Amino acid sequence: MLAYIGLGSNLDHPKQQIKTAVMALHSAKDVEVVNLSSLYQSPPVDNSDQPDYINAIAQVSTHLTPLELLHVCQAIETDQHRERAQKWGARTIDLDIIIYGVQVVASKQLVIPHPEMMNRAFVLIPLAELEQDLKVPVLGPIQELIEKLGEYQLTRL
Ligand code: A4P
Ligand code: MG
Repeated sequence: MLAYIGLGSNLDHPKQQIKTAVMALHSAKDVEVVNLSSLYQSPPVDNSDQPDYINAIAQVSTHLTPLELLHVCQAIETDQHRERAQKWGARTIDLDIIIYGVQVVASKQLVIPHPEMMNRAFVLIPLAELEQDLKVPVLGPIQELIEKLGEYQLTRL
């Protein structure tokens, strides 16, 4: 199965945090990182008083179920000393499952496609960089989602 993982960091050397997490994903059992977008910089979505974020998207090939993949992501967050202080607060690393094949998941622990993806340039733009004709389950073609975004601030590094 092909899945897309969103990575984000705005604390403690964000670029290095992303690289470390990508290597950890690649070394996880039954997960192979097959492609990685450029790194992108943007202000926090709620414009709160915290540093800019660095984001990227990894395309992975996996035999894990969505829930198993979530647990891998959470273990990597824990390894990189992620502290959950407040929702949408600053963090060393955040790994979100954005898309998992054509599967739609809506459980208490996991919602796929990621429920905020269509509002976030730092998710849509790197996704389109990896797969410009991607059709997102339920939501539709990636280019149409980008057209609907409105104005955004995002720098490709
Ligand atoms: N969960 C449900 N669906 C998923 C999914 N598809 N992938 C659950 C991953 N996790 C999923 O996540 C809380 C719970 O969401 C998990 O226990 C899991 O069961 P969390 O990472 O512990 O908490 P959080 O970070 O406060 O929430 P979340 O939803 O990850 O935050 P976001 O939406 O990622 O927002 N601005 C910029 N520019 N760039 C960013 O990357 N990120 C955030 C965090 C805010 N502003 C940002 C950025
Ligand atoms: Mg998260």
